[in-house]
Amino acid sequence: MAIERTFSILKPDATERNLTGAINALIEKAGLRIVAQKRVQMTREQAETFYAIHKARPFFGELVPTMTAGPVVVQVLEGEDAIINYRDVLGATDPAKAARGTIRKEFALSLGENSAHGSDSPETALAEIAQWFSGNEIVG
Ligand code: IDP
Ligand code: MG
Repeated sequence: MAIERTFSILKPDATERNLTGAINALIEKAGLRIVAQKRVQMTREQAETFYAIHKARPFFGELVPTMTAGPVVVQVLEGEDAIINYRDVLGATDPAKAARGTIRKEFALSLGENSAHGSDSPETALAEIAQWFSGNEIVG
């Protein structure tokens, strides 16, 4: 077991429905510590940079407007095996396939509006954290 950090976004569909606290409760219940958090309005450019890996995918055209539709909460989560742990707490990308008790099963509206994001590897976690936080904003 290693103490890791991962990057999380509570997406616009979640902030719109005032679910920040409810989702944070699931995060903390899973043993993850929120060591940085801020509410921001993503610009189109920031969303395109964040999801650049999906640029060629058919859903990219709806992904960017979905992420800029309203405020998001960006977070750094810390804990043992935080990256895989948070992916488990999120549940499957498609909420229809997500397990009971996961964020996406409990809260997501659809594949596009699936309430939260979590990094998928140590490399992406580092890059995603660096896009949104400077070192002195993260207090573990
Ligand atoms: P992940 O968020 O579980 O890592 P990714 O495959 O990285 O899933 O896709 C990024 C985001 O793009 C998803 O969370 C979802 O909101 C959206 N997305 C993925 N596939 C589709 C699709 O087929 N239609 C619409 N949106 C999609
Ligand atoms: Mg992903």
